[in-house]
Amino acid sequence: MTVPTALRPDLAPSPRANAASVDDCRLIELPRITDPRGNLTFIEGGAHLPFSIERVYYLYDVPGGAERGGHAHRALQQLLVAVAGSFEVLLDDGRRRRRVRLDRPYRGLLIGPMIWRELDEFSSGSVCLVLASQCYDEADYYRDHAAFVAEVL
Ligand code: T46
Repeated sequence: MTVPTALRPDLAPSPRANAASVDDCRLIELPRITDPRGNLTFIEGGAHLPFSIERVYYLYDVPGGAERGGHAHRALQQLLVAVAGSFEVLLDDGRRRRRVRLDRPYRGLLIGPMIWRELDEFSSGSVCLVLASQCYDEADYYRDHAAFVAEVL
């Protein structure tokens, strides 16, 4: 049986989350082991991220002009990395918006709860790797921007 979102305390926005700001979304420099054979970057939950990694997914074969995202999360934290190519992320906390370009495989964008995000300007062959703090849960999403803004303002 599916429990309604309103009855799930784990999905209730925290008082802190209500005050989420686009300025809290930060770029993280990841370790780089350079080598004539090719470079290597690694990510460890807890060490490089403020959460343990529960899920990994990636966006690839994104056609030119396509847009992904267009939602916010109630509780999910994520790190986005352009492991190949580049793309841009629009961040929106309901009051202010900010755009971040990701174009290095050793730099990640940390996005916390209650931040609306839209991804666009994908370069040909780009891959967006995402490390997430929780498994997929559709009830964690705001997919309607007006509903998201009503929640945060
Ligand atoms: C985000 C951006 C960067 C799953 O079944 N499991 C998963 O882990 C995910 C992420 C998605 N799905 C299903 C749900 C939909 O039926 O895959 C379909 C496409 O998902 P969505 O439209 O949410 O994909 P994006 O690229 O717009 O957004 C995703 C994440 O959902 C989101 O959290 O920040 O990538």
